[in-house]
Amino acid sequence: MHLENGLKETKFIRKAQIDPFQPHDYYNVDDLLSDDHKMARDAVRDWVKQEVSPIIEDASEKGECPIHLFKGLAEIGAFGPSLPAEYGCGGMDEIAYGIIMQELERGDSGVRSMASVQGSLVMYPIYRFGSEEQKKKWLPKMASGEVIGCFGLTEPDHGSNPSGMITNIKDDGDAYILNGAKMWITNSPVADMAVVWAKDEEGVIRGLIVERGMKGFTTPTIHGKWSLRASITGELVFEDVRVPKSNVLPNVHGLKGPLSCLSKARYGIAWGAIGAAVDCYDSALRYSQERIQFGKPIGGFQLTQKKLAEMITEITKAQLLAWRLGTLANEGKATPAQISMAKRNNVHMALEIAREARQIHGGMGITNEYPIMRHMMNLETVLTYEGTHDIHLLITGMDVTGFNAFK
Ligand code: TGC
Ligand code: FAD
Repeated sequence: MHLENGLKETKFIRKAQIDPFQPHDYYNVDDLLSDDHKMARDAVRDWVKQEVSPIIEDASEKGECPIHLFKGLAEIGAFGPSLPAEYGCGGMDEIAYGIIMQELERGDSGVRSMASVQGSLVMYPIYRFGSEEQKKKWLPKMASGEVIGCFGLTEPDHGSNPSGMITNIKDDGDAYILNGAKMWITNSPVADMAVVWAKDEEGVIRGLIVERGMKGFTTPTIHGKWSLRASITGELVFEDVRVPKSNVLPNVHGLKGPLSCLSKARYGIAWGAIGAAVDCYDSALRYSQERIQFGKPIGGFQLTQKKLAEMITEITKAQLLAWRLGTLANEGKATPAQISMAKRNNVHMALEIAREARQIHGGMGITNEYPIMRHMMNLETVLTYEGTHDIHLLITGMDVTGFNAFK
């Protein structure tokens, strides 16, 4: 075999042919998947390869959200994959949902976010806490991508501590009057509706469906992000918005409502982050086999091997964590604290791998010829949203010690 630069295959090069879309699966985790899981994975993988990979670097560089992807995401079943088929959703299990998020995030965390928000943060609360009428009205249209939603919990002064929210509703006959503002809301500027969490006059947190076009409701875009640049983020501003009482989610009161949605989305992120890590690892491994310095591929140096060996070890551990979490979720036994551990570990793992992969690519690692910097910048957001790295540590701390560091 001859390499591009004319070097003959040597003892340094054992395997130089790597299919860029064949992720490394060191412990054959694929063997644990059913045929349905593999079908879902392959469909999403093919779609990412055809629709996301060719455009994502450019979209990120320009800071433009490829909103045309919403339709394709719907077609591959990325919106509510584990919600029931009777509402037009996927009807698959939690592992299928995880694998779909993983394949999407191999493409881009922002594209995975488009699906996470729609499926886990908007459709899920409607399914779990909505009336039958609300489910029938919204879920099929959201599964098909006809309606795009967003999720408003975070406020300018209440991020990690949503219980302090000041957005509020006041009773006004057949409607509530909504006032307040939400900050950092994925998809808000392009969304047709929002699931918004607000306090009623007794201070109890309620969930409401706020529709674009309601008087006093605006969704300004947040500019200047260096992370998740292909995902659109905005605010939700409510000035005396009259929300019909029929738009209130009837079956939930209190913070556990939005936190349950977060559990669902954090679970998906625990899987998704593995995708970003694998994409960085694959690129670094390939580069280490092709890049020659001091007369041999850099993959032949022990320090590069240490990086790659540790990367694949951490990816493998994260895959097994996600797999076990998925089996618990399928049995209805995954606890919020277990989900926190997996979200925290796997996102941090992915970010560390992106940083190591960047080093292996040398100067080329900072360019848009490789996906590394884009993943790395994206993962800075993923480390923070859906509960920061430190908040998840404190959730684990509380779970194991019984002491609550938040109170
Ligand atoms: P605390 O008293 O602990 O809990 C209140 C009630 O909620 C229950 N609960 C949960 N239920 C389900 N899932 C969870 N993960 C839950 N965590 C707690 C809890 O049992 C209790 O129930 P009950 O029946 O006793 O009322 O609440 P706290 O105010 O002390 O807060 C605890 C803390 C800090 C862990 C929580 O506030 C938290 O997780 N903060 C982080 C906030 C966060 O993650 N925000 C994310 C915003 S959304 C987002 O980032 C979307 S990005 C989307 C994308 O683009 O992909
Ligand atoms: P803060 O809560 O102010 O935290 C700042 C720092 O203080 C962090 O390091 C944190 O860990 C630390 N800290 C806070 N409290 C403690 C404590 N008790 N002990 C130790 N350290 C602590 N929100 C939504 O509702 N919907 C969305 O769709 C959404 N999308 C987002 C998209 C993007 C691109 C981003 C960046 C954010 C998004 N968020 C969304 C908001 C996100 O969930 C919050 O940014 C996150 O929860 C952290 O809140 P904060 O930014 O206000 O940080």
